[in-house]
Amino acid sequence: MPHAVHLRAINPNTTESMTAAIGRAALAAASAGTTVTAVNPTMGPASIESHYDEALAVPGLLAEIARGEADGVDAYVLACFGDPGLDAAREVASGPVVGIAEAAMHTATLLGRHFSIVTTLPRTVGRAEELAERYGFRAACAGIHAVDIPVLELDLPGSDARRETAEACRRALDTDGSDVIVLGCAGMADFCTEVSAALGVPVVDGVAAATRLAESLVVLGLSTSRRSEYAPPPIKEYSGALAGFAPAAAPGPRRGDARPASSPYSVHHGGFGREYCVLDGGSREDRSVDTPRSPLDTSMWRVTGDPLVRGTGAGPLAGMTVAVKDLFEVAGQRVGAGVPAYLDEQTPAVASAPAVTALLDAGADVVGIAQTDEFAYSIAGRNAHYGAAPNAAVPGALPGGSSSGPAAAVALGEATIGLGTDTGGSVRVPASYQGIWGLRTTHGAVPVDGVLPLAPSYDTVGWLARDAETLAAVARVGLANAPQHAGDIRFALLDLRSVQLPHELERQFRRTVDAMIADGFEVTDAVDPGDLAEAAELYRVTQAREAWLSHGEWVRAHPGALGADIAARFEAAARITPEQAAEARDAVAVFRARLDERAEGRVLLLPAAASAPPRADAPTAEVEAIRAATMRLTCIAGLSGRPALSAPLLETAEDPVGLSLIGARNTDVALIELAASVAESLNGKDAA
Ligand code: 2AL
Repeated sequence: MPHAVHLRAINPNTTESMTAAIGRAALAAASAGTTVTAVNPTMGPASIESHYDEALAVPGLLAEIARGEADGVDAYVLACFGDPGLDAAREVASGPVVGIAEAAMHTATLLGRHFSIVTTLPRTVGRAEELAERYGFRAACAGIHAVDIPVLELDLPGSDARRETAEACRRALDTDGSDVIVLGCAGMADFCTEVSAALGVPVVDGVAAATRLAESLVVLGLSTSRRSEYAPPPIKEYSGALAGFAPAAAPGPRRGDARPASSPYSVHHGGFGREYCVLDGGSREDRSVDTPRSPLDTSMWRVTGDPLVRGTGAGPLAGMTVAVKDLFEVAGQRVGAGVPAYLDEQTPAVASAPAVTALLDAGADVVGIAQTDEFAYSIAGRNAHYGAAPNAAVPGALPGGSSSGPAAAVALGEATIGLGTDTGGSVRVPASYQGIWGLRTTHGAVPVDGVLPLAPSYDTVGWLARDAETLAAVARVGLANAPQHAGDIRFALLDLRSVQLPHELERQFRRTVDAMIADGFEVTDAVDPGDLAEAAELYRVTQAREAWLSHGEWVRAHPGALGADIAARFEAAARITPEQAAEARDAVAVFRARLDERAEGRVLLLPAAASAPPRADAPTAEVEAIRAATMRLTCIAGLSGRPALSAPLLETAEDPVGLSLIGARNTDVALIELAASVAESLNGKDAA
């Protein structure tokens, strides 16, 4: 069976919102069954409206072609009306490359005798004229006009750009005596229907035209000739900042041939440091090593950029950087979920998940996609394919997972904020192991759209930061659309008789609580949550059933793709029957109601993990035993849907353990503020 066509629309400028609009236009034009991915480079100009912009957009664009080759893309749409870098792209892409200006002009000549082009700024008219001449449409192109709106103002909220463009098109038809309109900017792609309706003549959007043309070429089995001009560029040395772009290997095979084992133009910018890393090129084996590797720690990061996605730069998180766990959709990037075989099958996301967008809109930049345990189904932070991220607090120890990469990036100062998920402890445990702050949010408070699920009844978005103030700022942004109530200020110890904690940890926990009481915090009688071994078992069964429903089919179809520990967990999950899960769910409801009643009006205190982090080389059985003990503590928030925090306030002999606070649902921000006041009080005493 022929494989589905994979088209990639490349917006050669770096503006994500424009890329998303281009992606939508291309998708609307493509046949059903064709995969469309839209990407933009992370380096280069924000818009292209001068020759200078155009020249400097080309390296980023060519890096995207290289990435597309590694991703097995069949054809490319070059979505800027200057058709920048089109010839160079043809030399290095194995499939056809179609520019939107050439596609639009060709299409227009099939629809009428003369067409008029309406572009953005007057200074872009010359380039369009040059292209019309080059493509042989000098006679057909009756005129080129500028609406005089900069590219990035075309889609500003409340902008009059659509109306002004329609008016400019009407004037063009009259002045030129033409019968077809060509829209002269990729940013006008979604004006097409409206302008066409207003004018009553065919209006050609190049993105749609190029999409359909590129798709047709693939279906016809046609691609760029390699006979002479478009043969691959000769191998030679490039120097300086462009060293990573040196043509380095034989061309990739034509479409229809087997996919190359390593992409000929998989560009690794070792010379740029982390400025622009094209590491999103597939599994490790797929990555070309023709040029020096970047000093990227792949146990912590899968992809980084400088930044990978730029935020608005304005807002409460301006100047902050985010490490995004590899479960969240990030526009232009694939979700890898810590599983290389899974990553290989993914296509880049057209848009970012709302939890990512919220941080970008508040001014933060995404600096990279950080590692996770496989499908987030662990709290250890040890990945069979990528290794264990470093633990900045305890060298040689496991970082904790599954949000291991974001936590390590934060602890090491490579990101301000870690964006993670916490299903059974995956934010709190790495925070506890690495001596940083981590919040699991109220279940359902932060949208999980665009986040790969593990167990939806328990999946939550969470954040990691080095201090309470940053965490609170992030939480205010991430929870802006969720109800937030004033929290309780009285504490209660959790009755931990059913949990065997190490004596040293128990003593330290007790000492910390005593210090809080001495500082005037009110700590009431212990709250008995019931037997926590039983609660953890209810959690295990219900989570496993949902994990199997989320990923069982994929796991079955890919034997050997997972590390032994996670594979064993999925095997156990496969054996849980729907009846067992239903029975456990009923018992979860009882647990939740009982805890709500007993904890009423109080914030629960407990250690965030049952021990300090295990050694990175600890035997699997030891790591599993530690996981089981910690799950007895972390499952409480999962089962009750409550927000839970890990604050770096306990310490065993030398290693960190988090102090966990579990609050009432929808009091997340208040919980951080309360913990901050505890930290201030306790740390003040330490200092004294
Ligand atoms: C464009 C375009 O399509 N994208 C961009 O950044 N500049 N073209 C134009 N005529 O302004």
